[in-house]
Amino acid sequence: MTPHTRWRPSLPPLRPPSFTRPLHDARTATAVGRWLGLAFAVCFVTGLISHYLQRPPDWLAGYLPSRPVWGYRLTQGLHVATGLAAIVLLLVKLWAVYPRLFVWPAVRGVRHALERLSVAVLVATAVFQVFTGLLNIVEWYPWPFAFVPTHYAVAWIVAGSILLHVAVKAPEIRGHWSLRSPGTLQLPAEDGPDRRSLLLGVGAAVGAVTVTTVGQALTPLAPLDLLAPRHPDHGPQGLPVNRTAAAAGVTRAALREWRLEVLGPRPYALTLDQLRALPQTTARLPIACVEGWSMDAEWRGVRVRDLLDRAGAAPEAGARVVSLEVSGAYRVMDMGQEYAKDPLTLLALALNGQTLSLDHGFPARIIAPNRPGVLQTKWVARLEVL
Ligand SMILES: Nc1nc2c(c(=O)[nH]1)N[C@H]1C(S)=C(S)[C@@H](COP(=O)(O)O)O[C@H]1N2
Ligand SMILES: [Mo]
Repeated sequence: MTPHTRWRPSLPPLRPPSFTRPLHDARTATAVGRWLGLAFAVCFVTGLISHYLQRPPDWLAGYLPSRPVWGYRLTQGLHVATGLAAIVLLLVKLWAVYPRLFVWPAVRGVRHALERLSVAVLVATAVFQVFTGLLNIVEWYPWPFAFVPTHYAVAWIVAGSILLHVAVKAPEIRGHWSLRSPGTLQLPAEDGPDRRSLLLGVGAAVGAVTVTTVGQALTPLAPLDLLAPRHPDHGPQGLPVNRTAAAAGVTRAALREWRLEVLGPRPYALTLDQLRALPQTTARLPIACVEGWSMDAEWRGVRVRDLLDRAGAAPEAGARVVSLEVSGAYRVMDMGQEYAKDPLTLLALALNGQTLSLDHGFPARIIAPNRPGVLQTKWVARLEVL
């Protein structure tokens, strides 16, 4: 080689990756779509459970179950975990089908137009749902509407659109349901290494997202909880705090005259010392935040049912709890009779062996089994027999 001859690489020429076109097909769409469908189904059902526990219609409020104590911890943990997994699956699914979203001519007739419209609604609402859910768990609300009712209403549109989509695509889905040829354990020839790599990659991505976030609810995996916005045992007295006393406008000064008022047929009021002199109950119960983090703790305080009985409540009475907090969506909370009479529903005065800290609701807060975190009212000022 003289200095004048051009140097040529001896490597084979670079070829574009071969996995582009063939993976944008019904087979990939089905393979990813069924996992996406499963994630959305679990997310929808657990979301309904969360909705009815938080905002039950009057006829249901008295029948909500207070057991198992970890029920809401499980269902809301699943809701957030499947919602996060759905983000990955939805992006891959959209990638697999996007050439079809840009077909030309855009509309080929009434039937085609309707089908495209239904897909447009499905894509828009599904993307809206997973991203509003994601922003909610990091407590960022860059929109003008109320998150809870909107997320709930759009869930029904997503569910309906998925059912319609599955019905329309049923023949294609059936044809591609099994990645294995009937009767063998071999992948058919057209499932080359590309699709297998893609599906393995999707599985690894979903696994990584899940493992690095699920520790916020699943205590044994807490050390791997690297990406979730909350670490369940980081906070005063071993628990995170969503809304601090400062944010709620509750100060030590405002508590100097504090008394617990109990309204009912025989109303009364108690000082903190008088509450401490009543029989105390200890219970190990989780705080299970709707945002997905949850943590067990040991609570100690007076049974709510004892306080209500003393005010002359009927056995089937529910209760209204009013916080000292001046304003805020969770200032007033109602509980049905199943919670009000449960022996584990406490007006807690202590957490993990110490007097409640101000951020955890000092002087007294509600802790009840199988309840969303938002209903575990802090800084309780008044109980009312309903
Ligand atoms: N008065 C009042 N209580 C409240 C809230 C609130 O905003 N105001 N936030 C709730 C929420 S969202 C959760 S998850 C739990 C968290 O309790 P912790 O801060 O003691 O962990 O408190 C609940 N109690
Ligand atoms: Mo919460």
